[in-house]
Amino acid sequence: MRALFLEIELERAWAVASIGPAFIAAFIRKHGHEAVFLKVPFNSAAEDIILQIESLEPDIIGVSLTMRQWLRARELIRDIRRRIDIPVIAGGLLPSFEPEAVLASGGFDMVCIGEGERPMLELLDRLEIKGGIGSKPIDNIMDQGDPRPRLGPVIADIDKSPFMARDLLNESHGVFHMVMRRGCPFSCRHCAALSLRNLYGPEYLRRRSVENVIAELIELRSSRECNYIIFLDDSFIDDSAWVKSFAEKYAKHIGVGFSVHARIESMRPEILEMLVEAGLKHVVYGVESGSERIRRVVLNRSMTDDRIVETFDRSKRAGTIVTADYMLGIPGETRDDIEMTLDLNDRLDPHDFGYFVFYPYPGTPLFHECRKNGMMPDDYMNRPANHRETILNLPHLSKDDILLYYQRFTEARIKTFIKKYSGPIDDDKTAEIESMVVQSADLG
Ligand code: B12
Repeated sequence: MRALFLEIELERAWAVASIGPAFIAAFIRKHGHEAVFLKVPFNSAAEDIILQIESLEPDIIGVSLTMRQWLRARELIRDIRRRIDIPVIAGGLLPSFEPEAVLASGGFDMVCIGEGERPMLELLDRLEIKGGIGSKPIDNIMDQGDPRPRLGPVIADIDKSPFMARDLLNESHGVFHMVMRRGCPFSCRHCAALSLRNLYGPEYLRRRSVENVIAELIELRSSRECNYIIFLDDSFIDDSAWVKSFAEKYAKHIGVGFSVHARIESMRPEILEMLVEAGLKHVVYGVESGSERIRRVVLNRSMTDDRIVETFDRSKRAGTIVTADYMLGIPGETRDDIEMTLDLNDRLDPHDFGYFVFYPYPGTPLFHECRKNGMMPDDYMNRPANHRETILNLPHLSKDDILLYYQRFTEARIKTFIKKYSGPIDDDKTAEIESMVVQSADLG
């Protein structure tokens, strides 16, 4: 059977496509099926996409969906289904936590809840052998009108899974992306990683062995030009024995520069030193808010301001580029809290920063809280999740407040960029910087 995975791009295309399908494609290929990939660029006409799909002759179409991709995907799949009669299955975070709404939207025949490798294989096997799905349910897969399905076990030993199918990742310039674990051990109340752990229980949390990760990288380096590695995991540096072994082997066998996402609390001095030694060039810290109250009470993040400042200083002194990520429009936040975030950013003086208007993702504790206390509109599945304007009715912040503060972050970022130029800056240069900052506001 041939599965076609569609990558729904938005006005901002990230350096890598959805990761889930790349794992699923490798898995089903190993078991004898075919996987093909089609990128759906922003603004592409449905008509063109339909022609391309027809020429690829798939037996099934798979789409990975986050909240942000949802509205565009919904329209496109409806258009496709008006013309082509091929089953469509959606998977990923949104279908896992809003399966009924995805199925009710028209166009999607099935959704996959949670991990997709085994359910997708079972589905393709049945389509091939029996010519249809049959009446016996498939674990994790929910059909139109079905109740939520039973979840099969997760893949216990992820070292046994094949490496990601990189032809589905849309990578370029010798920059490669890696995922080294499934799940995240921390419990931030806004993060979908917590929802996945809650869906399955603690067994969802798995880590690849250092040997397995290095083997994938060695294979990559031996077959292509490899200039830089981006480790995508939410955070992988919490286990110092693992990091020590990884850093030693990475330096010995791979050696190219790399970047990581890290938690402030986990970046202890000795960990930073080991990573820098191995080639760390860039670290992204999720600071989220400059208000300790918001971080602790609303987001369940316990780091102190001092700890954040110290970690930023140390990382910069170690020679890495440091990026901070912030959110604004968090439930319970006041204008003073957002001012504190802007002040903290001044103190941290990162090389760059990302700023996102808070969106409560289905499945997260904060989503349930926003629904319960009436902050979330009932028609949220029909509204965009663009991280530039708020979807919430917040008690202390109006929608205009959020727009103004978003603008303040944009101005602060323009200043950061201007500072990078050593010579005098004329009006033309300033205008160029402004447009660059506005266009790249979503750092992803
Ligand atoms: C790597 C990553 C990225 C990468 C790749 C994104 C991707 N969708 O794969 C990049 C850098 C592009 C990225 C960008 C962004 N990201 Co991001 N990212 C992650 C991160 C840290 C890890 C994902 C990962 O490694 N997955 C590993 C694979 C194996 O798991 P998986 O993706 O869940 O896939 C499995 C199943 O879901 C299922 N499945 C997935 N797709 C499909 C499709 C089919 C057909 C089937 C059958 C099954 C299936 O099977 C897969 C294999 O088991 C997650 C946090 C997390 N822990 O999930 C956030 C996360 C996915 N990102 C998030 C966000 C918000 C963003 C950005 C909006 C950030 C920004 N403001 O710019 C953008 C938006 C991207 C987009 N396209 O919409 C949110 C999404 C929340 C939501 N519910 O919508 C998450 C959950 C983090 C969070 N804050 O909670 N991100």
